[in-house]
Amino acid sequence: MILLPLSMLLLLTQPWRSLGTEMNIYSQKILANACTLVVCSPPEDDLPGCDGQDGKEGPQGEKGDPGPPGMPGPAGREGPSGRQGSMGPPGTPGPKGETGPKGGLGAPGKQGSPGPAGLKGERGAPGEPGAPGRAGAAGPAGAIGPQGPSGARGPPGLKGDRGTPGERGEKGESGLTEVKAVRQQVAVLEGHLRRLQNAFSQYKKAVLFPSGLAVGEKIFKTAGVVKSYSDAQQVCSEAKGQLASPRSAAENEAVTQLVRAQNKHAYLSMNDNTTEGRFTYPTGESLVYSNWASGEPNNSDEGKPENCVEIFPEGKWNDIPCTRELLVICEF
Ligand code: MFB
Ligand code: CA
Repeated sequence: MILLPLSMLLLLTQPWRSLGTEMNIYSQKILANACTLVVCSPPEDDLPGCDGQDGKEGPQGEKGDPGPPGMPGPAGREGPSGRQGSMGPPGTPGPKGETGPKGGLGAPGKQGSPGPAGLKGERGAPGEPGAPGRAGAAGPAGAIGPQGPSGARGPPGLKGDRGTPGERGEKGESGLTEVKAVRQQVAVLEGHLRRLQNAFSQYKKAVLFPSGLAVGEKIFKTAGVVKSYSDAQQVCSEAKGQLASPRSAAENEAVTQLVRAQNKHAYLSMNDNTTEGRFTYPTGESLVYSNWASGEPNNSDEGKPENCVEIFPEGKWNDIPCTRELLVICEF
């Protein structure tokens, strides 16, 4: 409390009074730390005083009460999107939509129950003749055929040595019955064989007509195409045959008939590729029959070698180059 009067005295004796400025003491606040805030009124008729020294900065004051809320600041940057919210409640059903386009064809329905039996149909057309039935059981033995002409009697054989006497056999049944039965069976089988041969001959004629002919066991048939020698051989071998190889006048005549019918020269199978001038069958066997035209084979066609054989429409043969394309006639 001493401080207060002292400070008052200090103030009153200050040079300010000489400054002519009236200084009133408006407020005085004595701070516990002995610093004094003094506000003076202007002195009356005195000179103005000089500024005092600034006091040392006082300690920070106690935190004041929170002020009134400030003005809202500027909008902040958009923050990161929040995590997806939980599913909301189902919306209210919307208005009924427009009628949609006509739907596609539905799946076929399940099979209906069988309908009532239909009316009896018209009598059908007669069917195709059935396949030939299997051979019937052997028919009754035919009558014994007429005795065939007896063959010429052969010369009597030399007399054999006398055999050793055998044991006495049991008394046999009469062998005549067995011989008769065997003869009857042979007659039946001969009848079957004749019928089969006739049938096969008819069949061959049908199959071979018009491009085939049979001579003895051999069948000649033309493929109706023209090829080089090697290609013609391939056509026949693929058909399990070979090029025509007439081994007799009769066979040559049959081949000639096919050549005339097709009006084309044809290849024969023979050639002299191995040894010039020695014509052989494809097996290498020498010819057993030939029908060369006059002056042939001459191995000459304007300087080209002639190692293969053609047959003319009159049946004569000529050697020609194997590259020429001629009618293919195969034999089986
Ligand atoms: C020849 C014959 C030859 C040719 C040639 C055109 O006969 O040998 O193979 O066919 O004619 C003259
Ligand atoms: Ca020739």
